[in-house]
Amino acid sequence: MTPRITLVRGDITRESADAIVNAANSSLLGGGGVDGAIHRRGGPAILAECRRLRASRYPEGLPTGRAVATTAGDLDARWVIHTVGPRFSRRDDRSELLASCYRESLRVADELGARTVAFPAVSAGVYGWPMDDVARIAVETVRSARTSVEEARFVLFDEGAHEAFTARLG
Ligand code: AR6
Repeated sequence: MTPRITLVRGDITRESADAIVNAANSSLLGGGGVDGAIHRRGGPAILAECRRLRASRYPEGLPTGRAVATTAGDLDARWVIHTVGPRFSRRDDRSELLASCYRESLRVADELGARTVAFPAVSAGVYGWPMDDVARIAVETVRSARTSVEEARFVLFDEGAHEAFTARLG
């Protein structure tokens, strides 16, 4: 099955969904942007679980393009799925790694039994990707996914991001 794609403009930490995807970094120990917002609003339980995952499964950090789930703490969700987007590079094409973030997040969501998943525009902030490229890769990847997730909701922080995703959905 392919998920129904929905778009919302807003703050992903205010969303209600089975799983909320975090645009993390490989340390899994927090940062700015969505990552900072999720840890702030979600509370310390998320970071505590991230620390345990680092120690047990990812001593060298979560590789770029991969995803892993934790509890969602005080967020209105059951899980946070942390994924590590690639940094934008003009020299090499890292689209496959960005697609992998969306694919792997859906795979983890399937393992958890999540039916609704909220995604931010992974890599479109600190990691520097042009929003149009992120929108294209995100929409194409979710559209071609085979998953039991019923709704993939893109939660876009600003009007430009919302427009870029709207244009892609056509
Ligand atoms: N809800 C929805 N979208 C948001 C929110 C929010 N609360 N806050 C920001 N955005 P970024 P990246 C948008 O920088 O590019 C962190 O420090 C933002 O406008 O959060 O993958 C991590 O720890 C942008 O469109 O993630 C990593 O070190 C998009 O979310 C690094 O940044 C992604 O921006 C990851 O960078």
